[in-house]
Amino acid sequence: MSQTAAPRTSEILSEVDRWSAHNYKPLPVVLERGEGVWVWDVEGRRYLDMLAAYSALNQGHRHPRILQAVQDQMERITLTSRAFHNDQMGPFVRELCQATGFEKALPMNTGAEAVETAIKMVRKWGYEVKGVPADKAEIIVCDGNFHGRTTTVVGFSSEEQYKEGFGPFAPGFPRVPYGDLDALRDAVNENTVGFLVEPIQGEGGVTVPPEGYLSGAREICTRENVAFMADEIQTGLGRTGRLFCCDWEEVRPDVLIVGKALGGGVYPVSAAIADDEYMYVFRPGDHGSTFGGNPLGAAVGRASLKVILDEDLPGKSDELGSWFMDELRAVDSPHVDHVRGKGLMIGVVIKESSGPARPFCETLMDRGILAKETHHQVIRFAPPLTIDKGTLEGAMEEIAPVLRGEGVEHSGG
Ligand code: IF1
Repeated sequence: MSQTAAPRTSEILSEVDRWSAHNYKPLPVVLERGEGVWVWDVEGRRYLDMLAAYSALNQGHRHPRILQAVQDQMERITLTSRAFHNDQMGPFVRELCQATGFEKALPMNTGAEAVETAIKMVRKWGYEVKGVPADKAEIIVCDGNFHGRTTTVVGFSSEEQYKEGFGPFAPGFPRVPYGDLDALRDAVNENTVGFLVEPIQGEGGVTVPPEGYLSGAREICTRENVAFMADEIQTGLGRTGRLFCCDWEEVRPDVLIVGKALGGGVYPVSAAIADDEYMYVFRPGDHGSTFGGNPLGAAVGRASLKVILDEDLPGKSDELGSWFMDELRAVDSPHVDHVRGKGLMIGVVIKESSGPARPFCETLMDRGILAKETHHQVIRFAPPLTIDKGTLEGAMEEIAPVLRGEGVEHSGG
């Protein structure tokens, strides 16, 4: 990796270092333009974006239909608060419910807000419908989970760094091993109101659970009258090769949580989606947010969803993802332990003996590929779903030598 960044880059890195909290360690690249699957840095260098903002850019950078929706709405009205109605939220929640097959949606902004909304909804359902004693509700979560950064949510993380120094934490979130149906069954008791799970764990390392896990968990939740809460903020909206990852096992959750790509890469849009049985617990004044359901976000959400459906991004993700994983598995590398994932949500696991994944990502960057490691050993490949095969073939010409260790300053053997 080039040790000294170019002048414009260095200048900006110094500014950020001085004036921003150091809550991230980004790759030393400063982006100033994006188009489709490509981004350009301030030195004019072009990169293929293989992260897509952690699946918030499934439609690619600055999709014309989404930009047009933003521009059109900007000409009319952008924010009303929920103190009044606006003409975009109704069509947005209707289209979102019709696309997902649920009765109602509660629009929010960030993923964490949608997760918190789902937690509040299921707890209140537990008290009012299931009859759990006040303040005794439990929502089972999994080891390796990532559901956002609020203190409630990090309180049930298994990643110590996400929790350190941020306590005290909310009780009522027992944790079980991911993928283990016996552990889930054993954790259910009379106070259990929900099971919150990612159909594939993203931050946990692109961890795909055993075949049958989602349908098995669905059966347990149905039998025990526990809400199956699917966090599809990262896996949803086409990323894994189906509209939702739960579709792979034909599982219908009780609560569907969406975000990221629902904002089309231009605006934070998220939602908790469920049938009236759960959604009815919210009465006027119970819950909300300044921006949730705003007309600009609703217009963006409508266009983002239409692009995913009209361009069959789930189908593209399925077809290209299978081909891409086969290509990655075919690379003869002493450093790759295995490749895993579904659709275009892919993790390349680097052997411990080869050192962490970060140096591989740094060398990929020098070769014009932007990817991000997760949990030290996994290189995550998750490009916009609008990518074409030719572009991926070109990317493989850069990725293969790096996976073989060429130019990688790794601490391993
Ligand atoms: C960061 C991770 C990914 C998510 C799932 C809820 C949320 C996320 C499954 C919260 C957000 C983002 C957050 C961002 C980096 C990124 C991330 F590394 F943090 F874990 F994607 F894997 N559920 N994930 O993946 O949504 O509030 O951020 O809109 O915090 O560093 P949000």
